[in-house]
Amino acid sequence: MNGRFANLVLLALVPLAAASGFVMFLLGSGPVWAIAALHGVVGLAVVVLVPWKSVVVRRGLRRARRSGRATSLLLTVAVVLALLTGMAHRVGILLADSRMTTLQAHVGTGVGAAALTLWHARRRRINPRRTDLSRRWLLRCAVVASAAGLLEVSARVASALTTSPGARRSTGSFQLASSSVAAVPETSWLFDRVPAVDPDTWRLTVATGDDSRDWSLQDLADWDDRQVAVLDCTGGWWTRHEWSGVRLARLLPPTATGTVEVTSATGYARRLPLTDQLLLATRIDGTELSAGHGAPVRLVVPGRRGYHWVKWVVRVQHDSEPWWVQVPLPLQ
Ligand code: HEM
Ligand SMILES: Nc1nc2c(c(=O)[nH]1)N[C@H]1C(S)=C(S)[C@@H](COP(=O)(O)O)O[C@H]1N2
Ligand SMILES: [Mo]
Repeated sequence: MNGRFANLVLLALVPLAAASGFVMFLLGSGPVWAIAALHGVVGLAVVVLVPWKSVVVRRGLRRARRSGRATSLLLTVAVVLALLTGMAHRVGILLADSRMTTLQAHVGTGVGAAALTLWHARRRRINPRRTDLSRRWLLRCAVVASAAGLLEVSARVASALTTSPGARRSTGSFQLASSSVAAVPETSWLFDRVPAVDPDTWRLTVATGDDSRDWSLQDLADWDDRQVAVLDCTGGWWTRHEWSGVRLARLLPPTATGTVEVTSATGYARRLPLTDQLLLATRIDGTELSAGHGAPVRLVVPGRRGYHWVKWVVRVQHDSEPWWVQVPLPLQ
């Protein structure tokens, strides 16, 4: 047993878990399954190291009181909660209707755990030594990785047994139990609130180059473009509906390429590559959107996580700015 090994490896693992979780949110589909598997292995490797680390902790607790102990305790609590909520979500405890889903609690405690780990490492500095790269260390790493891999496989088997086939996406999200519109949670990314929008005076400003045009709801009613798409919220649920309204590209010159920044009445905004799939929706499954779901107009972005689906859209800015020049996740 080697406490130094556990310390150094945990210092890498906890931030790596947060980083891989973050990448899962950015990808949203496609290769996200591979990052999800990596995230599971990294997170569960923390569990594997608990016996090693507990020796270090007990030794530390026996020593005279050092400053920073309360924060170290907080770090322990955050890591344990992140692990419990992550595994709970994996085996199917979703809490879709509660104020905070299991996964939201997981991300909150996970981000806290990663931040506290970096803080903790600064206080209890360990300087790397050349022997840290010895064969024995590599062997230990291989043992930890294999044990974590086995735990991940068990977690996936357990979740396959508790979940009906097809209900989980590769992002880890679960399908909502009901496919009715009323069952779709009205969600905010962080702090956004439903704004008061008067549909009669509402205008959508579409700016491209030096040109700008305002569209009223009546103008947009000429179209009935439809798109079946999966809304996959980072809170851990997904639901499939038919959205209808107008394809965003119709409001731009026919040859337009580049990106669009779509802004909400609340100021919430995302920039996305301009594709034919982007839809400005006024209806879901044939019924008018409710205020909570983004009335009068919200963006539908097939293949991307819910935080791109800007609600209460008031402005579209089209130009050639790269889509990645923006905060990777909204701050609002
Ligand atoms: C930004 C922070 C994080 C995000 C966005 C995040 C995201 C996720 C997601 C989406 C899942 C569900 C995966 C699935 O069910 O397929 C998950 C599971 C999990 N997470 Fe995290 N996570 C974060 C931080 C952490 C941290 C810091 C740890 C460890 C200390 C951790 C440990 C776990 C574990 C053990 C699971 C269960 C994996 C499994 O059994 O397959 N996560 N996380
Ligand atoms: N303006 C604005 N649009 C937003 C959000 C927000 O907070 N503000 N939240 C996003 C998130 S995180 C999700 S999952 C979807 C949720 O859409 P719904 O409330 O119709 O279910 O809206 C997205 N659009
Ligand atoms: Mo979301």
